[in-house]
This record gives sequence, C-alpha cells and structure tokens, in this order.
Amino acid sequence: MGSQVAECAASMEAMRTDARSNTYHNPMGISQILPALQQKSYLAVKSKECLNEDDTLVLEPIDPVVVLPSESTLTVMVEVVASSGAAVVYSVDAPKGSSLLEALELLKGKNVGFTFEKESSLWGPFLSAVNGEQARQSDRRYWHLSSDGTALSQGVNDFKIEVAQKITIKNTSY
Ligand code: B12
Repeated sequence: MGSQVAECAASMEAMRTDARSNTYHNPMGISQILPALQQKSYLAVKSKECLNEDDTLVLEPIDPVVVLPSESTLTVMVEVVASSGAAVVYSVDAPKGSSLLEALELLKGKNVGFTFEKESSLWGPFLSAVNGEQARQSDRRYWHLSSDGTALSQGVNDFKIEVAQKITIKNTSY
C-alpha cells in the first residue's frame, strides 16, 4: 500500500494467477486478498457502495467439496508435544486428499489416547485442545502445526493430506 505498483508487480501477478486457478478457497482468505488485487486497503471495503448488487452471493461453496472414498490411504504420523515438552507419536492411515481434520478424527476414533477439541472461527476450525491440554490465547499459547518440520500455512480443515508425512502439533508460546 502506497508503494509504486511496479515494485509489487510480481506479487500482484502471482496473486492474480493464483486467484484465477482457484487457489483461494477459504472465504476469509479471499476476502483479504480481493482488496489488494484492486490496490485498495482492506479498510476501503467499508466505504464501498455496492452498485448493481444482484443478491447472488453464495457463501457456501457452490459445488461442495466431497472427499470420495479413496482407494489409496497414506500413513500419517502425528506427534503431539505438550507444554511440558513430553512427546507422543501416533500413526493413522488416512485417505489421500482428506483434510488434516479428517485424519485427526480418524486417529481419535482409534481410541489410542489421542483426543482433540476445536473452536469455530471465521478462518474455519481452530485447534484449541489436544490430549486434554488447552493452549489458551489468554496465556499467549497455541497448538502450532507443522509437517515434516515446516509450519503449515493453513488450518486443520484446509490442509489436505497428499503425501505420507509427520504432522507435529506442538503447544507453543508466542
Ligand atoms: C495473530 C495470528 C495468529 C495468532 C492468533 C492469536 C492472537 N491472540 O492474536 C496465533 C499464533 C494463535 C495463530 C495461529 C495460527 N495461525 Co494465524 N494468524 C494470525 C494473523 C497474523 C492475524 C489474526 C488477527 O489478529 N486478526 C484480527 C482479529 C481482530 O480478527 P479475528 O478473526 O478475531 O482473529 C482471530 C483469528 O484470526 C484466529 N486465527 C489466527 N490464525 C488462525 C488460523 C486458523 C487456521 C484459524 C482457524 C484461526 C486463526 O485468531 C485470531 C485471534 O483470536 C493472521 C493473518 C491474517 N491475514 O489474518 C494469521 C493467519 C490467519 N494464521 C494462519 C495460520 C496458517 C495459522 C496456524 C495454522 C499456523 C500454524 N502453522 O500452526 C495457527 C493455527 C493452528 C491451530 N491451532 O488451529 C493463516 C491462515 C491461512 C489459511 N489459508 O488458512 C494466516 C492468514 C496467516 C498467513 N498468511 O499464513 N495465528
């Protein structure tokens, strides 16, 4: 914002290309990216006058994404690191293309001691408690998610399992 457009041309073009190829599917993410593509701040949306509004906005995905029963399953190792530093590793076979949330539900259903709770938010479900331990924002803590050592850039519902991997869920302070 306020920079010369040319300085951000590569980023703008990357966003446009991603937008056209439907990379953004989280409504919150889309709502944040759209003003930037118009070189407006998120705050500018507030003063926008919506002309020619045809009331066709559909908030639910038009074609619901259905995870079809997949022939192939992938082994996901799930490591939970509690605030004490104690780590437990579990294993679950999840259908290829399923969300991390679905993989965690499957693991919970195996009754091997893994449990979790989530809270709804505008970005989707937020992982709030694992194995009975809360990571409270009031204590400046959260359950940090990573895959093979790389922090996830999406939450549990948006992140899809495409390869076998180790997911680490770590009670972290910030
Ligand atoms: C601050 C912040 C956090 C803080 C929030 C705590 C706090 N007290 O401020 C903490 C550190 C907890 C956090 C965690 C995560 N975050 Co964050 N976070 C942000 C950030 C920078 C600002 C949010 C904010 O304050 N908004 C303003 C307030 C007024 O609005 P709000 O709706 O009330 O904000 C709440 C939500 O945003 C929620 N929240 C924050 N992050 C996330 C992520 C997910 C998946 C969900 C469901 C909710 C959520 O916490 C906020 C405070 O309650 C945004 C950036 C952005 N562009 O929005 C990223 C952002 C939302 N986070 C993101 C991610 C990926 C995560 C993590 C998954 C990271 C990880 N690898 O673990 C985790 C969530 C894991 C889990 N337990 O489910 C992404 C989401 C992208 C996507 N496509 O889904 C964003 C957009 C950053 C980015 N560009 O990558 N985050």
